[in-house]
Amino acid sequence: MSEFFKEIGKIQYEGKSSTNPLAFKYYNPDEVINGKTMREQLKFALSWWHTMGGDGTDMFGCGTTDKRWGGTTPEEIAKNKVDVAFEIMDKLSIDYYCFHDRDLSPEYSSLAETNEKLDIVVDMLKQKQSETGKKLLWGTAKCFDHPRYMHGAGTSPNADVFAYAAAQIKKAVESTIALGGQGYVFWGGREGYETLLNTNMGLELDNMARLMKMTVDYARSIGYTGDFYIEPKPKEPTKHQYDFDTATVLGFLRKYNLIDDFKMNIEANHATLAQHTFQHELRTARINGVFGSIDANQGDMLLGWDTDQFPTNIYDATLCMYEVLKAGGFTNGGLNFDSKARRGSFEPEDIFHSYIAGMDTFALGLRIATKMIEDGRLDQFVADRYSSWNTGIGKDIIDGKVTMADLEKYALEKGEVVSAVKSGRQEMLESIMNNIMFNL
Ligand code: XLS
Ligand code: NI
Ligand code: NI
Repeated sequence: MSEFFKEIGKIQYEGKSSTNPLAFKYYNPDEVINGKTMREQLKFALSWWHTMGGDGTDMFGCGTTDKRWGGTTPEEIAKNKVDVAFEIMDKLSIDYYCFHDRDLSPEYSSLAETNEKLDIVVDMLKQKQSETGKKLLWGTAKCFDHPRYMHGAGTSPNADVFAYAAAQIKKAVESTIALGGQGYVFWGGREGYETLLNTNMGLELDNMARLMKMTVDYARSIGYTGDFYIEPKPKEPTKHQYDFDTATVLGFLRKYNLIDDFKMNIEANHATLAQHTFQHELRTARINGVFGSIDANQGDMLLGWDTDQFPTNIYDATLCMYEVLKAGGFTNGGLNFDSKARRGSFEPEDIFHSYIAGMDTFALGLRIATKMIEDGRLDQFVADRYSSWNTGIGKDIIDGKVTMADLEKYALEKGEVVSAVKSGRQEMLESIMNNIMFNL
């Protein structure tokens, strides 16, 4: 297929004073920040579903943009998507992509035929990857779209549906491995419930774990060494999603002995749906050793659903990159734009404006987070705030050297301790952050 976006060339870094809407102001892919190039630090990925497939359809109306990419049959559309996706990635200097199996190639009349057609697209992707050096960040299976999955896939009350989902996931894992992906995501599509009146919650959770365990065992048996991720989300499409948030998923992984194989894929909009900040979810993952990958987007605080908007909030992106840097950076994970242009942003060039906005936001976030760490005032404040744990009674508690009785004796001797308590200085710290942010 020939070039699709003929009017748009390769997007260049022009720096912060540029007013060219089709240029990066902050993302300079090969600039070294904190010891690595920006492209290595940020590991941006294109989401196949939103970018190549999402046509603007919503609950109240049909699509507003044509995502057939000049194709007429499903096979042709699937192939054209590959060509155009690689053109977009090249023009935007995006090195990775992510997919659901059915975004690459739709369902046909039987599972066997669906698999055969998927193989054709996977072969094409393999070829494109070797020509361009682009990589697969992660793959996943779309086990929530077809009516067979209306009550869930791994948590369906029906065992035949579970088996079908397992077959689909097996193929999606094989496709991920064939494309050299180092991540495989479980997002609990309809793994949840609408009412407990019809739900055997214990069995559903056991089965969800069974499916994950089988997937891990199978993937490892055919040589997969990458990560598995769970992507928490509290609600939508079901009223209660089992993978509610990172803390809930940690409890699940520990209960079912899956903790060694799984990390988190944290999505910003899912965090806020769970009434957490994006940073909270990242921090919870980091301190529990399960920070893996990120679905970069943002929600609208005035709407109660997963709007998957391209991220433009610098404050959130900065705190996100601060957590990423503190976690030692990405290993197998990256920043996947699980984001879509608004329904009204329907012109093809809006894809470029959307990605430029999101990529520049995270590039700026990386720059500021690096400064925050170099500046050291925030880290120093936290270190000082907890300094009573480094010596004396604090150290003894941490070292397990004291009992409740010892602490009672200590407290009785010490008397009132309120004078040892210091201000949390929240406003001062927020002001320091603003100072760092706007002093670049
Ligand atoms: C939906 C999820 C989904 C996952 C991949 O809300 O974000 O897109 O990222 O299945
Ligand atoms: Ni997502
Ligand atoms: Ni989402």
